[in-house]
Order: sequence, then C-alpha cells, then structure tokens
Amino acid sequence: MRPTACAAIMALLPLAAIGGETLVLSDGHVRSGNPRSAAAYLAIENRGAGDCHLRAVESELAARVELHRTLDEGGVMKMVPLAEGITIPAGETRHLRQGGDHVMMMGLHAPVAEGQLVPLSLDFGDCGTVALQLPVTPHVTPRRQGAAHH
Ligand SMILES: [Cu+2]
Repeated sequence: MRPTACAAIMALLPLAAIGGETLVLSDGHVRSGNPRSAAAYLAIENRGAGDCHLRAVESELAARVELHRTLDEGGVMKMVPLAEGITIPAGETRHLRQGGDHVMMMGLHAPVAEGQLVPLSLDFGDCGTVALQLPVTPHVTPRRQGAAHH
C-alpha cells in the first residue's frame, strides 16, 4: 500500500478505535523503596499504524507523577525527568523497567503497601487515555547496578 492511501485510511478511523484497540499494556507493577515515592513499571505495546506518545501520568495517590529515565553516569545511577514524554513507535513495544525508563510517583499521600493496587491514568494524547491499577510488589534493589534506585 502506498503511504498516501495509508494516511487516508487512518484519517477515517475514529479516535476511540485508535486509542482503545491499539495500546496493549502488560507486566505492570509498582515498587516503593521509601514512604514518599514509588516507581511504576510496565510494557506498552503499540499495535497501531501510527506512533503513540505517552505525555503524562497522574495518580490520586501522589502529589506529582513524572516520567523518568535512569542513566548510568560512570557507574553512578542518576534519574532525569523525560519532559517530552515517551514515544511508542507503531508496531513496537517500550518496556518501562527498573534501571530504565519508569513512571515516578513523588509525594505519596500515604506509604503504599505490598499487594495494594495503585491507580494510574496514562495520557497518550491522540491515542487516548488509559486508566489502570497496578499492584505493589516487593522492592528489590537492583543487583547489577549495585545502587538503590528509590
Ligand atoms: Cu525515578
């Protein structure tokens, strides 16, 4: 199919179909290493024909939620905010995981406990908003990096 024909077909699809059917979220869980913050991890698969962009995340349990990237700077693990969000290209999967990109919950209104479900709302812009609840799993200090993440 030529690109022009492809674009025309995409334009006819309602937004709801693009958002609802396209994004497949899996392997979601939350880990908290201290009472004030927690990190959420998950895999985001984009089965659609167009790129999707995770712009922002919200949770009623935290004062602030940011998207972070963990960087290894000469053996020192450092987190930087991803102000531009995270792009999930068409047909690809992005893994948010410990030691990599993650959802950072800061200013928890109350500590989260193992087994608790954490509500999150993921804003994918034109691809829609996805609400989900992720279970809190035991905090594990990454062995490979040898440094506590949160
Ligand atoms: Cu972080």
